[in-house]
Amino acid sequence: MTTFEQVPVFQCEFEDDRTGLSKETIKRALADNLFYIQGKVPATATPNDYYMALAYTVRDRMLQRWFKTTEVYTKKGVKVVSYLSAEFLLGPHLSNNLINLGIYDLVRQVVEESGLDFVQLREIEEEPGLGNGGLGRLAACYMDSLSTLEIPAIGYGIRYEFGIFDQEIRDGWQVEITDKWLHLGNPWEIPRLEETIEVKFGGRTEAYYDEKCRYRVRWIPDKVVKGVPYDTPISGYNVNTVNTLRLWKAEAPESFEFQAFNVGDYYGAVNRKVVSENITKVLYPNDELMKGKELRLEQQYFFVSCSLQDMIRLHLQKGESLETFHQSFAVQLNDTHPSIGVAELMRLLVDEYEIEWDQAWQITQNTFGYTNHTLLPEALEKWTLSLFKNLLPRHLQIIYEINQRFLGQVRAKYPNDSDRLARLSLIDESGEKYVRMANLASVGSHAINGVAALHTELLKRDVLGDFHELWPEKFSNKTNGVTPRRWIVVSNPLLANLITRKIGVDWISHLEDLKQLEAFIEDAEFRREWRQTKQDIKGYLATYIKENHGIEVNPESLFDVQVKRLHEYKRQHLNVLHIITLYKRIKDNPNIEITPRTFIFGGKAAPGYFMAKLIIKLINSVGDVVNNDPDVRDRLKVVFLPDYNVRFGQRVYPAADLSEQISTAGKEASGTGNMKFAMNGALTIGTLDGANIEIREEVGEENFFLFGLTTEQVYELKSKGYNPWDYYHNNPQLKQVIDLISSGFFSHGDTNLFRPLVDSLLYHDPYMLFADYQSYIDAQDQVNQAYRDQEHWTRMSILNAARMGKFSSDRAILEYCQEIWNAVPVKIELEEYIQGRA
Ligand code: NBX
Repeated sequence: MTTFEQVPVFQCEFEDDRTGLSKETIKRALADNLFYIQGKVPATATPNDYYMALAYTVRDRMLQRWFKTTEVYTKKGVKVVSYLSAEFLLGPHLSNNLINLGIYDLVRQVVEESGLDFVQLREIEEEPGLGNGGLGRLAACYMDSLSTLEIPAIGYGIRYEFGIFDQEIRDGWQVEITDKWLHLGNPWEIPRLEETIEVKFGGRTEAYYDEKCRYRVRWIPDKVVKGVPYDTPISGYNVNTVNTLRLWKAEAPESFEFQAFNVGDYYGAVNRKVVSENITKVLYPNDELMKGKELRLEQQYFFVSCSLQDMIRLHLQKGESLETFHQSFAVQLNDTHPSIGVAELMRLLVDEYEIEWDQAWQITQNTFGYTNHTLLPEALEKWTLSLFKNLLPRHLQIIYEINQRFLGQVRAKYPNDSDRLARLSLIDESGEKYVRMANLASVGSHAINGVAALHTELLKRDVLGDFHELWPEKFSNKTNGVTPRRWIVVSNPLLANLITRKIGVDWISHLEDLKQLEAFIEDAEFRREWRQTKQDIKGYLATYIKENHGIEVNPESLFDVQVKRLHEYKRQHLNVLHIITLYKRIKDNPNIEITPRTFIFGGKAAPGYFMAKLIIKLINSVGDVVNNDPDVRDRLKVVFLPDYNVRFGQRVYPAADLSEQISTAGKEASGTGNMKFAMNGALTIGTLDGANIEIREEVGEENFFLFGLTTEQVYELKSKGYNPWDYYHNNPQLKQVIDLISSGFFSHGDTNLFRPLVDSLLYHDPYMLFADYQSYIDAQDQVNQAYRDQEHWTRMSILNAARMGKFSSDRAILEYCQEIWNAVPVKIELEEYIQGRA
C-alpha cells in the first residue's frame, strides 16, 4: 500500500490545466475534457457532452483540495465526524461547487465566450434525488456546513441506482416514474474499487471455545455481498476543505458466481447476482411510515456494515488499537435507519477483534449519537424477530445480550416496575415480537437529540420519556438549520447581490450578519430595491410556470406557497379549505374586493398513501374549477407543480410571499422549508409547531401570522373527546366548503371521489383541521390586509430575512461539534503555487 509519505501528491505542478482557476486554464480544460474524457469534438458534441466536460472541469479543480484534505486528516490523526444516513438529498452539484470554489461568474463567462448556453448546460444535470424530503436534505445541508466550517467529516450512505421517483400528474392524479439519474453517467463521483468491503447476510451462528478456552460465537452466513464505495467531493464555501461523501453500491462477489457455475447452476448464479445487486437498486419512497420490508433492513445493514468496517480500517491504518476507536470517529445516526450500527459495531469489536464485551460496549456508546426526526408512532422503526433472525442471526443475539444487561440496570434502579421494563426493553413483547430500533439507538448512544426545541421537549416527555428519566444528561436539542450557500446564494443570486451590496459578503459564512440589514429598514430606496427584487423573481417563476405548465399566473398577485411531502399531518387540505372559502366568497359576491393570490403547491406522496394521493387530486380538481371560472377573473389561481425536488425548491423559495407551515401542533418535528422561505423574505403563516416556534421568536410575533391550537390544546381536546362534527355544524362557512366538495362540484358531479377524504374529516379528523379552520381563515384574512400595505409588507419581509441567522446549518453543526461530537476545525492549507492560482 502506498502512503502519502512515499509518493508526493503534487507531482502535477507542471500540469496547471487541472488546478488553475484562471479564465485561460478553464477554457483550455473545457476543450480538453470534451476531447479526452467525452471523446467528442465540437462538431459532434451534444449539450450533454458539454455539460459533462464542464462538470469534469469543475471536479478537477476540487481534486487537489480533496487529496490535500484527506492527506491532512490522515497525517494529523484528527477526529472525524461520520454522518450515517440512509438518505442524502443533494440536489444539483454544479452551481453549488462553482459558488463554493468562488468561480461561478468566471466559469459562466468562459462558457458563454465559448458560444455555449450556460443556463442550458446547468439544467442538464440530473439531480441526485437520494432522499425523500427533510431528513435527506438536512444531511446534505450538514455536509455543506461541515466542509465550510473545516470540520473533518465523512458522509456514509447508499448509492441508490434509482432515487426518489419522478412525479407526473395525469388527470390530476400522481403517477410515479422511475428516476434514472445515472443514465448518462455521473461526473461527480469516483468509484474506489480497491476499497471494496464484504458484508455477510443470513445463515446461522455457532458457539465455540477459542484457544484460550474463551466462549465465542462465529457467524456462518449464507450470503456475502460486496460494497463498492463511490466517493463524491463535498466542497466548503471559501475554504480549501473538501470532505467526502462515500456512497455504497452492492455487487455480487465473483467467487459465488464461479462456485455455482462450476456445478452447472448458471441460472442460479446469475440470479444470486441480481438479488445481491438489488440491495442498492431503489430508494424506498415512504417517509414517516414504517413498512417491515426485508430489503429495507438489508439496505440499512449493508451500508452501515460497509461504513463501520471502513472506519475501522482507517482507524487501524493510523496504527491505533480499537480501544481508541471513539477518539477517531464520532458517528451520528440520522434517525434510526442506521441504528443497526450499534449491534454491528459490537459484533465487529467482540467477534472479529476479540475485545471484551464491557470494553466494546463502552467504545460503542462513546462512538454513537442519535438524532430523532419524528414523533409519529407509525414512523418508529421496528422489525419482527423472525425477519431479524433470518437476516442477522448474530445481531439478534447481540441485541438480546445488550437488552439483558440494560434491563438488569433498569431493574436495579426501579425494582418491581415491570411496566417500565416492558416500555424500555429493546424488544416489544406486547403482541407479535419486534426489535425496537429507537430503543436500540438510545441505549447504544451517549447523546440523543431532537431537531427543534418543542420536538426535543415532546421527545423527552413522550416517545423517549422513560429513557429521559433514566439518563436526562444524554438528551439535548439541536434545532435544524439549512445552508445559506444553496438556499440563498445559489438559488437567489439577485437577493444575495442586494444583501452583499449593503453589508458585504461575510454573511454567507456568518448568517447572523444579516442582522445588519435592519439598519436599512427606514431606507425607502432599499425597501424599493428589496420589493423589486422579489417582484423580478416572481416574474421569472411566472414565466417558468407558463413555459413549462402552460398556466398563466399574475406576478403581481400574492404568491402563497406550500411545497413539501404530501401528508395528512402537514395539512395541504387545510390550505384547500381556505381556497374554497375564498372561491365561495367570490361566487356569493363576484365584485368583492379580494387580494389576488396564486396558490402554488408541490410535493410527492408515498406511492401507497391513498389519502395523500387523493389530496393531490383534490388540489388539482379545485384548481380546474377555480382557474376556469370567469367570475374569478384571475384573482385566484391554483397550481400544483409536478415533481417537486431540490432544483424546483431553488426556484420557488425565492419567489414566495407567503410560506405555509400549517401542520397540526406537535406533529412536525422541525421543518426546514420554513427556514428556506423566511431567509428569502417570505412571511410565514403557521402553527406553533416544530421550528416555527423558534422562527417566530426570532423574527418577532408581529412579523409572523400565527393560528391554531397549541400542542397542549391539541392533547387536551383529544383527551376530552374531539368531535369534528360539532365544528362542521357550528360553522356555516366551514359547512358550505365541505358540502361543496361532497356535492361533486369539484369532481364533475361524482359524489364518491372525495368521500374518503370528507368522511375522514367529518368522523375522525385525526389532524384537527376543523378545530383550526376558523383560526386559519382569520389569519389568512390578516395576510390579505397586510399585503395591501406594500411598504409595511416589505419591512416585515426584510425583518424576516435579517433575523434568520440562527437557522444556518453552520450554527447547528457548531452545536453538534461542541456538545456531541467533540470535533474541531482543521485548516487545509494549499501549497503556495496552487494558492497563488486561486
Ligand atoms: O426530518 C423530517 C421531519 O418530518 C421534519 O420535521 C424535519 O425537519 C426533517 C429534518 O429533521 N423527516 C423526514 O424527512 N423523514 C423522512 O424523510 C423519512 C424517510 C424514510 C423513512 C422515514 C422518514 N423511513
